[in-house]
Amino acid sequence: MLNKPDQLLEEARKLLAQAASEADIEAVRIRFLGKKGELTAILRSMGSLGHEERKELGKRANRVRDEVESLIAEAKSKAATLLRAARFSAERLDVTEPGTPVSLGNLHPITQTIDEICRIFANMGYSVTEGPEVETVFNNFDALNAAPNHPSRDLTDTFYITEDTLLRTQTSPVQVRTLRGAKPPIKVISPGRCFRADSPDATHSPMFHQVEGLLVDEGVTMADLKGTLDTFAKRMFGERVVTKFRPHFFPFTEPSAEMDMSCFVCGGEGCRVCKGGGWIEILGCGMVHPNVLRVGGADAERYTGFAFGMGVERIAMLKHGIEDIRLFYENDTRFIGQFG
Ligand code: 2NM
Repeated sequence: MLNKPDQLLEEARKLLAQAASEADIEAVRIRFLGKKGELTAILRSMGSLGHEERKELGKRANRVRDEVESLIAEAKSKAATLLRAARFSAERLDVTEPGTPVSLGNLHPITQTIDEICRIFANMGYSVTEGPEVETVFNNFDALNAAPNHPSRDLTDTFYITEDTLLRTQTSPVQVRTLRGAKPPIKVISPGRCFRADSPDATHSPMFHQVEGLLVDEGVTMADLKGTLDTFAKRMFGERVVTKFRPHFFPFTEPSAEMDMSCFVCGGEGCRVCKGGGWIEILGCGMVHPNVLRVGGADAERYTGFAFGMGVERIAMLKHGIEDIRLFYENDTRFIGQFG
């Protein structure tokens, strides 16, 4: 009986040496030191013993209990260390490893071209203004001096919403709004979406983009128009290009012109891009018609101005050698991704 505690100590030592986890160790603790544990049972059963025997057994049992407790604490700390080491190796993170690449998108080529055009004019002091795509017939046609029988007013050319509202066919109505809302000097450009009832083909789309510009002040002449637009062409397509102006007709400008520039690819020799002619048409322009100034609330005796408009798709197609306008609207990332 007196040797029993030391037998238990040896057994506990053996079991703890084999214990692989905290749970195993806890099982050893319960088995020996728990309320119904073997060592506890010895301490409880001592009442029936004689005085000397009880004293000796109590001494031994208490010593063994202290030893088992310290063995358990030791085993627990060893198990925790092993567990931590296992986790360190299993959860190892190599922060020097290259990351998983994230594929980035890019702005649509039309957005990029609008930004580029707007930046060039912003650098010349123009403000960028936007307006609604659903416009009044008044702002889109009447205020722009379009005759009541002008062909662009036709139901087959314009998307009407009601008798007096429509999808704007150009961004000029934004400039009408600007004229009516501010006093000269006015210096704005207006980028945006426009709509015409065209059947889609390689060069037409019922939805397209324009950037138009308007400058109104005292003493503005055709020379200002030419200098401004020539500067634009050089900044957009390269310093080597030269420009020329061909007479044209627009109801909202008088005189009106179309601007051509020497081919930025061949320099005017003739190539595929300029279709052999050496010149490329890039925009329409003119001196703002006095009727437009008047409707816009400006004193047409005191002020003159010039205006211009260009198709964004056409400019982007020229710059990037794109042969079909419909590619812009398919949202095929194999196409759009080439402009990243
Ligand atoms: C063009 C060509 C020529 C133009 C005119 C105006 C306004 F509102 F001031 F009268 N805005 N834009 C204009 C002039 C547009 O596009 C080919």
